[in-house]
Amino acid sequence: MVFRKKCFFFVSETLEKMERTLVILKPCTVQRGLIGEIISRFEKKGLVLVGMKMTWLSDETLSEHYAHLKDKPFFQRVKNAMNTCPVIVCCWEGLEAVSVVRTITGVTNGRHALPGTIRGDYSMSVQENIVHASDSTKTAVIELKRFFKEDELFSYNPSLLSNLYANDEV
Ligand code: FUP
Repeated sequence: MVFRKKCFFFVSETLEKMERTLVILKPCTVQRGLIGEIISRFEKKGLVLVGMKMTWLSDETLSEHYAHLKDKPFFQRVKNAMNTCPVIVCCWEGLEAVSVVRTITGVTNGRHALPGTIRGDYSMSVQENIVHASDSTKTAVIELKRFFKEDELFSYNPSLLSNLYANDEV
């Protein structure tokens, strides 16, 4: 009984230190049959998947999501490209997950992204650049609320936690 209680506290304290971030696998990724490969990159890094669904994004949602680009000439083009087919939205969890995911993703323009990054390995384009990833912890909170209901995100203790982190990290 005491052991179970200790485990419970360990789990909740650990989860409190974890960050969550949003990744969208864009229509180009779905159409090119790269869903499994891209999900696998995040899994292999040690990030934990805590939410995932397929959804067809509306122009309204995309206007909100890309509001920071509303004065750019490519605003409508980017929104149109994002609703040509369904996308996969994912929530990844880990220590410093937001910056880790951005690093794995690479810079916006796939032609300039470094080899080894997702965009560097799979994209030749600024727009058709495989994934969207939240750019800050503040944005991640807003974006996760935009794409997931509370009960679509799960909290669980990954069984390999001690193989992913030192015990003074988590
Ligand atoms: P990122 O955070 O790397 O996804 O990039 P932004 O939020 O700046 O841009 C969002 C999307 O707009 C990019 F994924 C692709 C598109 N875009 C263009 O098409 N042209 C540009 O010059 C910049 C961005």
